Amino acid sequence: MKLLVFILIIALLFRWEKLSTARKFILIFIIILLWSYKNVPTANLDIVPKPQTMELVGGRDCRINSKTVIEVKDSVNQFNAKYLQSYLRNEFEGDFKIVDEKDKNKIELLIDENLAEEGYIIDVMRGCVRIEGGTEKGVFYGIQTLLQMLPADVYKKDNDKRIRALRVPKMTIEDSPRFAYRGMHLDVSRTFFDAEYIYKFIDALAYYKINNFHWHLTDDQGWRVEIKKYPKLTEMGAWRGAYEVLKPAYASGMERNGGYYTQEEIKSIVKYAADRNINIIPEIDLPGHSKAVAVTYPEILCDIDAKHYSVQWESNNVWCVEREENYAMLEDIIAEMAELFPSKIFHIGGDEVNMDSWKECPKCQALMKEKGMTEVVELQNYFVRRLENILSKYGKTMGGWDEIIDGGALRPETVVYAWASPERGIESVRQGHPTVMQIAQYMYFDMKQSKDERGLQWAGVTSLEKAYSFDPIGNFDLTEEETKLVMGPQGGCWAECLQVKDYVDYQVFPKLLALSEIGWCEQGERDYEDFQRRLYGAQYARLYAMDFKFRVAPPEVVYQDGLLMAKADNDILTIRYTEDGAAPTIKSEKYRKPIKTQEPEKYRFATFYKDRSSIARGAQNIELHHYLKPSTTVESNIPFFEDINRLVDYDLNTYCFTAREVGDGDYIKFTFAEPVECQSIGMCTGYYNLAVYGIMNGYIEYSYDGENYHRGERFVYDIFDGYRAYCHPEKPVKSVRIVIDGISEHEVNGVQDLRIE
Ligand code: TNX
Repeated sequence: MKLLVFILIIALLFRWEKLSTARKFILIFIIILLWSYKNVPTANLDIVPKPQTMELVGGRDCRINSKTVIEVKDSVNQFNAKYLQSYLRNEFEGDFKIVDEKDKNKIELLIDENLAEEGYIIDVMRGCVRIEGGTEKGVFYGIQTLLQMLPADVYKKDNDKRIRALRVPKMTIEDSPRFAYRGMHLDVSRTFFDAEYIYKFIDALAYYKINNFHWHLTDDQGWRVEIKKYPKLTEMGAWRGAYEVLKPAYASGMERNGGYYTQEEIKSIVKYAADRNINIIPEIDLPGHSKAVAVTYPEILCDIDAKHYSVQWESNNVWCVEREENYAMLEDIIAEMAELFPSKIFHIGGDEVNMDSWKECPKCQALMKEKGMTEVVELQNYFVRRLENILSKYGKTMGGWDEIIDGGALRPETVVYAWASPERGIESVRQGHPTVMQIAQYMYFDMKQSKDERGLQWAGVTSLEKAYSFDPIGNFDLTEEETKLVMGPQGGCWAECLQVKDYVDYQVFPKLLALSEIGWCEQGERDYEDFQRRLYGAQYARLYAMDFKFRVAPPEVVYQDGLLMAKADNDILTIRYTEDGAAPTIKSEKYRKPIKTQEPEKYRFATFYKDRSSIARGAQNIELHHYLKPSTTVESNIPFFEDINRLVDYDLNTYCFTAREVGDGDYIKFTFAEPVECQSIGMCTGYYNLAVYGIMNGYIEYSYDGENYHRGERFVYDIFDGYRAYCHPEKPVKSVRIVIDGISEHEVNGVQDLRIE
């Protein structure tokens, strides 16, 4: 169109003199008409989740413009109308009055009881868009689909670029979800996210038609819900720090930090979510994962001396099963929370309990005897069933992680959240429980997305494609009854490795969109390539406008035959690179063709979406560092779980964990057989390649003669390497010492091999 107008103007310039005045006017009018036509954007149809059917009818487009009104009948759809109005006002010049009488230019919101509860139909006709839903929920989802047709800026907070009109092709969309339960889980204990972020997160869930938010409110690293009867839970249990009862963990640092939601805040959030068709399922994680309670009310623990660690190296974080007062306290807590959360499901955790303390607790052992139990896991079942009973008193159905099916039967209606494997989900379904499929290997968004990115990897490296491939039902030969028990998928984001909300954004987006399609679309209708096309064609722009710091896929980089080659995930991304090992910025050189070099280790590449960068990476098929491996001996006053000689095999994959907390006065000393000539010596602590369980306070020092030491750096936190310290000797080095001079986070710490270059 632009070209047409341009040619017309040029042609006219040549013939202008010869035209009559009347013709001049007509032509100018035509040009203006064409120009303004061109300036009206067209609706985006790359919708996520992809609607079940979308049929274009043809003919003249419908226009939404500043004169369009929103028509609703009676008191129905009042919230929906206001919600739609606020977004339209954000994007268009216009008022979008809400009316109840007929108008020609309108968006009409209606209920058609013949449609599925969350189903809707959008009819785009000449002057009007009609959204009909089975209930107001369906209408709300119709509105979400319509919003996705608008320019991406509709989602931008206080958008300042308003359009006059939008052309929407005539069409009919018929849509409804595959699963009634479509959930997203967020851990706010390991890292606290304030209410403002929770609102923003809920908005995104609504945009992508996810209808359950599983709020993981308590864990070892913080109790986040105000309980009036037990104020210490949040006064003390919501704050970590060197001088708090709850100690630093997962790089939370020395300073007091944390937070919680007041009951008033929770009420507002729950209401906000409910308006957007989102049910909030609260979780208090019991009987394990309870360090935050244990440090504030230590009497809840078994009265024993021994330390028993959880898989996350948290000692003594399990409630005593026998102690009757514990159930009274839990009932008090549940009673307050049942008021705050209208959700039918109330989640009590139940995962990863180290039952060793029960084995040693005389009272728990007496209880086992009294009840005729032979296995300690039956105590867990006893605890869980007590909670089922309490919850049912408050009208709630219990939800719990898949361990709750171990050790004995439960009420059939109890909802199991399967996480460990698809098979665990199927086991639960076969036991007759409604089951939510949050299978870690696909649905844990805290996993790494490729080898050199941040994140956990105990459930594997989980790419977007892998997540998208998840089918909650799978090929398990389920009966019809069993199939019905699969409630739907849930994405999960644990937050121990995500210290700030930007990292949550990175892990969750765009995977949340994959979750959205898994929950909404029929399995046979899903196609990864088409999903990716819609992501790049439309959805990234939307996530950008929503201001989520989503993941930009890093480039694939290989070094072959003397050439460095980089490939982006999609053509709309640009690749930039540096030649000095630094992370590329938006100003770095653009990558256009393979780079000939004999020093590939020095190059770093990153992809860019607008001003957003991926992580920087070097060639993935070569070693980027050539660490020296001198013959070395090591000694320390600290006891280690593993053989300390692992620290001098110079294999970064074999490292050691301290068998106790480290503190002032602890040291590790490395002595080289021959003095080593090098430019730098570094020590990274914590898990290799995962910035947690590191040593917080201390420094590295080095000696040329094995007796006199020079100070190197203190440990500083790095998001890839964890707490690390380097030194830069000027002569060959005889020995290196790690000197610890203050408290550390966690009860154990990882120590890695020296990195000598
Ligand atoms: C396992 S899954 C846990 C969480 C961790 C998560 C990390 C589950 C029910 N428990 O406590 O945060 O792994 O991926």
